[in-house]
Amino acid sequence: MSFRKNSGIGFLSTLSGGCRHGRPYARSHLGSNNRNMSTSSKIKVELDSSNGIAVMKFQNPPVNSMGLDFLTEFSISLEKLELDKSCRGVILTSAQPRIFSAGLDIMDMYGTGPEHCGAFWKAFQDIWLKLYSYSKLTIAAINGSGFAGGCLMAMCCDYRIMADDPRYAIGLNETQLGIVAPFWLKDTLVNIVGHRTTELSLQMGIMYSAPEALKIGLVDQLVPEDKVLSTATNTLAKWLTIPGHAQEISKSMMRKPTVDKLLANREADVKNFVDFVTKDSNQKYLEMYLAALKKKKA
Ligand code: CO8
Repeated sequence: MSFRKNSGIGFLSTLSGGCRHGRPYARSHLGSNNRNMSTSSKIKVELDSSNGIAVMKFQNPPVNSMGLDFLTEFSISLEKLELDKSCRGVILTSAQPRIFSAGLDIMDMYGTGPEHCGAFWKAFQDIWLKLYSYSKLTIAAINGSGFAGGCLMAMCCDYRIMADDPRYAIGLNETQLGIVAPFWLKDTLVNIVGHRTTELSLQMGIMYSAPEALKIGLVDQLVPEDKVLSTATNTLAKWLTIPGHAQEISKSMMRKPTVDKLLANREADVKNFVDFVTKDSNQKYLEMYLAALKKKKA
């Protein structure tokens, strides 16, 4: 895999230590305290019982694209951790070099028909609903580029720490594929970077380099790549000293209106997606984008 600044296909140009709830917590010890909770081969989950921090590593080579299988497994893993009282916070990161996630698997949207597209979209909605309103603290340890749906996973977290490599890029590039981000994805970005930046970002499908992403507030912190996971762990451990009920209620107060909007419109949103993506003209855009991906390799 090779990555350039603003990596990805530019469609337009190419084709034309403390305590929480008063309880002491121990610092992270990798090794004997780590419990392997993996439910699948696509996502590796390790829970450190000494601090209650779970690390979920995307391991879906080559680029951690998120197909229906991936989304389903992701959802099950999140649910298990949410029910597990020994888990107090979750870090999302990637096991693949230089990529956090290439976003939704385009092959799940191209030539698969309305039924599959509908199931795929419901699974995507489900992940967003779960992660955006997750009751436990979450941090994205972004150790590579994050495209569209991949960027969304990071945006759902409570904090984003990215590798300070300017070759890595992150953003919502949907329009570059000829598709349109749904309102709840737009709302998630507005809640982070504000209306004007979202407007530009979505219309142009901008992928921001790591320094640019920090500048607009899409990520919260840049650190050297080999420090991304340890910084995320230390930050989470510090946050676990904040009284949990107050933190949770505050999170819900901020995010519930956005979540409720999708809950009230789930079926219509599925129909909207299926109608849109299965249209011949939009299938053509996806075909051209896939062809451009192949062509850049030749
Ligand atoms: N889905 C499916 N396959 C993908 C994806 C993807 N998102 N990204 C890459 N691949 C495939 C490539 O086609 C290639 O396949 P093959 O080996 O069979 O030729 C393989 O993965 C490796 O990719 P590259 O050879 O391109 O690897 P590089 O290291 O050169 O580049 C990149 C990696 C930069 C990630 C590059 O592959 C790329 O730009 N990918 C596209 C990323 C992208 O645009 N993602 C957006 C996905 S759409 C989305 O998430 C939409 C959310 C909301 C939808 C709203 C709809 C209405």
